[in-house]
Amino acid sequence: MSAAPFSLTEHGRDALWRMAGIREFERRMPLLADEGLIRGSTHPSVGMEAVAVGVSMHLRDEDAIASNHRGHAHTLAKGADPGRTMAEILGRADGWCGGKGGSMHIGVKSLGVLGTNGIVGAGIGIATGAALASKQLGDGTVAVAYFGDGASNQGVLAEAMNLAAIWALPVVFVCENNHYAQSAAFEDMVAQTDLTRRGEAYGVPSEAVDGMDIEAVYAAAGRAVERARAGQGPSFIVADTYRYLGHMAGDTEIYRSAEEVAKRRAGDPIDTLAARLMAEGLLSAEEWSARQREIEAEVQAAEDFARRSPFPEERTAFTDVYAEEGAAR
Ligand SMILES: Cc1ncc(C[n+]2csc(CCOP(=O)(O)OP(=O)(O)O)c2C)c(N)n1
Repeated sequence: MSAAPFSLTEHGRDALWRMAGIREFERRMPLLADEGLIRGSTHPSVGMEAVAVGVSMHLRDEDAIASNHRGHAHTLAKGADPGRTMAEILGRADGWCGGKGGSMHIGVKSLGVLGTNGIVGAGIGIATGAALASKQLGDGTVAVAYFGDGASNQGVLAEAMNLAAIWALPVVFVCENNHYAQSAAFEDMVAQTDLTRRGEAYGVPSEAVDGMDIEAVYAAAGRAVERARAGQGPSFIVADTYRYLGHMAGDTEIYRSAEEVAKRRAGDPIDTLAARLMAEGLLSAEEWSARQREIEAEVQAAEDFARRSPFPEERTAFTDVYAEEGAAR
């Protein structure tokens, strides 16, 4: 499979704006949590933007994604409006689920977002089920499962990969290896650190990529999505990435050093792409800082919208909670 490579001219600026938008959105999460505006925990993916964006650039609205607890970036990259997404995180009526889902249960049916998910590994089975539905319906859609290195040790991955392989399901398994499962270092949790070997053991074409490099993620995701659309079954992408902030708001981060974080920040996906565009004369420093200010204003508008949105009314407590008898699926 040789899907079209990332073109700086064609895709560079769009990818940069998208990553910067997610960064700005996620940067605000700990601040909103500190203000007491977020009930329960929230897990920002600052630093990991290239994975969600590089994958989503190949997806259509009708394609499905199943995400995890760190799922705002996946949701936004799939095209979800930031205001409604922020409203959901703040538990407000204008959120995608009327404010009843929150950070870890954001579902956007019209965009195939089958939910962020607080159960580590659960999205893997959900995406594989969506891929089975796609195959049975013959609708040509693709499903993506996003999960972390910690989730890769859940049994569901083995089951899902095997079924996806024998049934040639159009699913792309995307492991965001950010090197920690909460406080547990990846290297302490597995003896075989090359996760692609797991995919290969199930007959799933598997590729390791630098998840801080949008060009590499885009290329690998292009091959995987093309394979799925062509009826050639699942793929596994292992993206090496890093979260700059704590596991969740309030994390004291005693399990890693400030030097380690600084070292990984030096390979920042946004700075790297901006520098590449500037080196090619496709972006000026002035334009980039103006665009960053615009993005900040756009995300501020999303935050203002969410803050203004009311809490759901008590009488709607059971609305959308149970399927209505006879309702169309
Ligand atoms: C089944 C299950 N076990 C444990 C937890 C508690 N938990 C929440 S996030 C997390 C770490 C997940 O790590 P990883 O999959 O690598 O994702 P990351 O947080 O690094 O993005 C754990 C253990 C959970 N939510 N669900």
